[in-house]
Amino acid sequence: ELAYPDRLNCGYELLDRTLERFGPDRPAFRTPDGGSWSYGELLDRVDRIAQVLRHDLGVVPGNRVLLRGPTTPWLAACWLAVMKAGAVAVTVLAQQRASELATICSIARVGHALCDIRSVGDLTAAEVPGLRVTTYGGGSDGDLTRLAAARPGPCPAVATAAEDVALIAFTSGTTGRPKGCMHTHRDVLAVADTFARHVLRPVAEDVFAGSPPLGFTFGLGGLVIFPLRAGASALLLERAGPEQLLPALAAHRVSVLFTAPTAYRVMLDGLDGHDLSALRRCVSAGENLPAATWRSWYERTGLRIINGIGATELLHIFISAADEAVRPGTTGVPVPGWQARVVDEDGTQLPDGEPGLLAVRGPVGCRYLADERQRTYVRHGWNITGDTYVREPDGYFRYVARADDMIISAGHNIAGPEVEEALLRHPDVVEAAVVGRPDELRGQIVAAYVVAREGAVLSADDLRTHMKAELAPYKCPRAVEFVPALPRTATGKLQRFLLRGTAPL
Ligand code: 3SK
Repeated sequence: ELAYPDRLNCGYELLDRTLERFGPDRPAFRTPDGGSWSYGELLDRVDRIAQVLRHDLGVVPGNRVLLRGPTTPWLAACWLAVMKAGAVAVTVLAQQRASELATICSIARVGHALCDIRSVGDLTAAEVPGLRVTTYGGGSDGDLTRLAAARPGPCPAVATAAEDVALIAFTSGTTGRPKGCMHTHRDVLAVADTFARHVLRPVAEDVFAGSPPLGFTFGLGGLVIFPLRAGASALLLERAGPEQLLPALAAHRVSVLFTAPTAYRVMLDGLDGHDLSALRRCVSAGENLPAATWRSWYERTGLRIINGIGATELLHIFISAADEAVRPGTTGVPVPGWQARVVDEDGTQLPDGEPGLLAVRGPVGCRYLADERQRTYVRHGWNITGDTYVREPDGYFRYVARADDMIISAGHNIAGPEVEEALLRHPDVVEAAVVGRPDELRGQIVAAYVVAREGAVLSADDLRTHMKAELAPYKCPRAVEFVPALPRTATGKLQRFLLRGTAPL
């Protein structure tokens, strides 16, 4: 049971309180060029930004402040300053374009934005009525960095209530219209005090790094909330593709890695020559982690990937497992503090072994901002994530598919991800996506989109032979198309609906 006082400011708890425990000199954020901000320096900058928000920009508690930019210590400091000022951070991705930003600002009634000068173009183009944009990193007089230089701290944190909204995180899922998920100061600490505390178990000496951006709660947790709660540090990478990650892990002796299954797969090809001896924790989320990827990573590095399922609606990871408790091919068990079960459409719990809807509840719940889809997500007091899962008799939860990714072909129920995993077991397949394509005879057929390893000579026939040895014939793709890349959202999730919409092969 998590107990927090009624008055709680997560910015204060993550920064001032951690500094009290560990002192000001330890590094909080590092940059790939060897730069570092100590906890003392971070607090000084955060307090200056909080003063600017209050005194120069007129931000009052409860105001919504959009944050936008590449993953840098300045962006993280802005987030912490918004927390300490009692305002509400509206986090977006650097890749989001003008029309998406305009929609988000309108839904969240955003009045202010703190934006990296390099990302300001789309925000200006969004033409949000009344929006006051303050840039950082540009050096001009109105620039946040200059304003902050003239506002020395300290700046006491606003005494927010634990249940005050701290963050509105937007998700478009894999299909469309953005939904704003509201999270409180208490929620922010609760994810650190459940998943991070019980599964990740970080120590102050840890160096975190990873690919998810801070505009995605996977990254905000993994690169800001969790390291700060533990007194550890985070290497913040503006470019964090697998090609940048591997050398950065070695050069900065990263010990805790957050990234997605695809990145683990791609990194497997480039491991040679990189010293990963400092790495002790590898977290994978954002998509299902195929057992084959888990095994290959373990064989090559000796490290057991911590698989997890999280959601923007629930802020971070709620089912997972680490160390000896990992069972490859499953996501894990409910994180301490969380409950999970598998239910049918009416909310009735299904027997173990039977696929159904994943239902979870715990210290964080879904609260959409002014969105009628709240009624679909929260049913009978449980959050229905939209994933199809099976609970095994030993209590482990196994991913089957997104609920809308089941393919029904000639009366058979086929889970796209199972077919994708089988395709990925072919050594020349780097990525695979499987969708149902309308078919007069069978209702749907299984269609596969495959990214082949660079330089590989791979034909559809080769793949058919491979698949026949892997799966029951009715699950084998009837159509195979080779593509250079798969369509993904800005947070790296596969957009299967775009593949469903393509012309017949
Ligand atoms: O959306 C996700 O997949 C996710 C995973 C882990 C943590 C947070 C999120 C939003």
